[in-house]
Amino acid sequence: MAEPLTVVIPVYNEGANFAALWDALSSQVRSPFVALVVFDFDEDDTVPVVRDLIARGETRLQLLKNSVARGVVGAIQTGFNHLEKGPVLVVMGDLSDDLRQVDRMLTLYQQGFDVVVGSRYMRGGGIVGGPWLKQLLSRLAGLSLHYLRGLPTHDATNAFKIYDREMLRALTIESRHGFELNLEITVKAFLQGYAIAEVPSLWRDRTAGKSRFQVWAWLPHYLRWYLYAFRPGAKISVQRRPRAGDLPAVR
Ligand SMILES: Nc1nc2c(ncn2[C@@H]2O[C@H](COP(=O)(O)OP(=O)(O)O)[C@@H](O)[C@H]2O)c(=O)[nH]1
Ligand SMILES: [Mg+2]
Repeated sequence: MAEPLTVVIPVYNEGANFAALWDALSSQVRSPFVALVVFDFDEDDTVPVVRDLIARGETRLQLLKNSVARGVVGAIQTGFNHLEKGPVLVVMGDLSDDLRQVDRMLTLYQQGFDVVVGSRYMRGGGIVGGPWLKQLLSRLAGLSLHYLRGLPTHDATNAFKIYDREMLRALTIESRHGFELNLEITVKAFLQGYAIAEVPSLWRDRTAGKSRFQVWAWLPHYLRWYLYAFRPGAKISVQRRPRAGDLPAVR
């Protein structure tokens, strides 16, 4: 039987968003899944909201305390460490990801893709709101990696992706700071020949709570993985054969 989907949701005071996020996940994702909500500190205001849902009988929800290192990278890795194999989807806790795409993303995973990207910069995808500089930089990075370097996605930096757990274990993740983790994994997966696909996805900026994204502080770390993709001598091994079925048309 296919491994069920594990959804990893890093949270930092998403108490005002979590109930609506859970409604959206429950109503928009048809495939079976379990969700791991990863928080950093006991006073986080998301924790009581999740406990309440669990107390009301939500068996698909689990709360995990970040056991790697405080911050979003450690939280995501805590989630990764919780499963042995199968597909793992990273979803933001602030309702910014397009959950209507999850079933479609999972179908591509089951067809053998190791990374399935929710893509803001391909036809049909988009961004609503958010800081213009962050958007400009991520768009430039995504499009140049696609058109100049040949990555099979237009959006290497988006966090909203399905990964194969065994691939993650094989890659050795080095990011320690912030969301540059998404770029690192995608670039390494590409250079090592894992199969990558994308589906269009609409990203919306949060309407409640506060972003903790640090453009200037994280930029050098993003740059590291961006340049890693272009470094001289970097070879792309042949894309792996999908695990099952044929290569579907992704657009
Ligand atoms: N556990 C944990 N989650 C975080 C941390 N910083 C951000 N997050 C979560 O990561 C997701 C995206 O964060 P956000 O700050 O909105 O970044 P943005 O969407 O790129 O502006 C949200 O679910 C946040 O709650 C952190 O330090 N620890
Ligand atoms: Mg956000």
